[in-house]
Amino acid sequence: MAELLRLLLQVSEKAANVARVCRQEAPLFQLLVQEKTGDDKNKKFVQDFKTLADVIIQEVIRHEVGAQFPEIVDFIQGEESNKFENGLGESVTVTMRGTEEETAALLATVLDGDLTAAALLARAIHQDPTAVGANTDGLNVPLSTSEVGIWIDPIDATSQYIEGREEVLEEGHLSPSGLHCALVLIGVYRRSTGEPVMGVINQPFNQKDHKSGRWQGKLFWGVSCGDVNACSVSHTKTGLVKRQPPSVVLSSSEKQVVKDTLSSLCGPEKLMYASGAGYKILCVIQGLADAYVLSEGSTFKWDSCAPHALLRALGGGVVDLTESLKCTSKASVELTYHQPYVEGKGADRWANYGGLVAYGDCSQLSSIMEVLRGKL
Ligand code: 2IP
Ligand code: CA
Repeated sequence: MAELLRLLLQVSEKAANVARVCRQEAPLFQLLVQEKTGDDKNKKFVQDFKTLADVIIQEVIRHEVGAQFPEIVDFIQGEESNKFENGLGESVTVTMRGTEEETAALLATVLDGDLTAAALLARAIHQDPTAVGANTDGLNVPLSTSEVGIWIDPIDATSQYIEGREEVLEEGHLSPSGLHCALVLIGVYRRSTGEPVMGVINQPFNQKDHKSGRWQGKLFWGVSCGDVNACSVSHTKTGLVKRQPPSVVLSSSEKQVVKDTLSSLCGPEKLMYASGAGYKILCVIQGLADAYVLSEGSTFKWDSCAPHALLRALGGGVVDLTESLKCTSKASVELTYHQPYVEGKGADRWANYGGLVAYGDCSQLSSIMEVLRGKL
């Protein structure tokens, strides 16, 4: 499992490179966006974007993990389908091929014969990323790789990725929107129970080097399995801060009743808004917010699995809001990742349909649940 973590860190960096290359080529980027249709459409958006970058990133991860851990390959799922439609209305199945040239030739068919663009992308996919400097030495995870499954979100907060607004991040402050909200999320869960055990979050656009004009990314990882809890983000010995009342981050499209109720608990100044489901959980992981509340089923297993594992490693978690509100005592129901929502169709089968609360500390979770009880 420690080997798998090192591989996921490495492939997430390759994924981040692809995300950066796609943005650098503006005309190419325009070519790549297309609308989602039918059951795969995220119901929250009137128009949702699917990018070739997304599909490629997902396939790169599947290819590399499959090569080293063939026992997992049938249990890797992601947000995107690898069927892509080109400008001629032809359907092309995008996969990573054995050589850069072969991948470029396949990509050219999706890019309507644009050989330059295809070659650029193929290079990013096949090039080995610079070694990632994550300190995972001595990590021993008591689980076999044949017992796990993987959820991939190639780029979360696609709308922010496409809009591309550049923000300078300030240490210790939540920045509500911009390129930094776009994240590569790779989550690993135990197939028998659905609990998230390992997660990698790659933030491709963390800091821009103004001399070179190039973006630098940032990596986060965590493991929570049995007695082993390890995370690249460290807080004080006692874990995340237990402020009361807690600060809460929401989606700007959250229901008014939730905004009002939480505002009465936290005070309006401690209620924040940010884009990206993954980014909002990352804010809780980093201690920039104490909790993230979402009352709707508009996130998916691929959005929450990776950051959920990091929160667990820090002593927090992510609960199903609807199910936890049904609990009479202070008990709550953590999200799991192994079973579909049987009544859902298409992407909705894997929705976190009951909404969620991501939290760093149990007592803060309790006070949030207490005010929301009877309001939803
Ligand atoms: C989206 C993305 C959105 C989020 C939505 C996710 O994933 O993270 O930003 O909405 O729930 O499913 P919001 O920002 O309002 O929280 P994707 O961009 O991958 O479709
Ligand atoms: Ca997503």
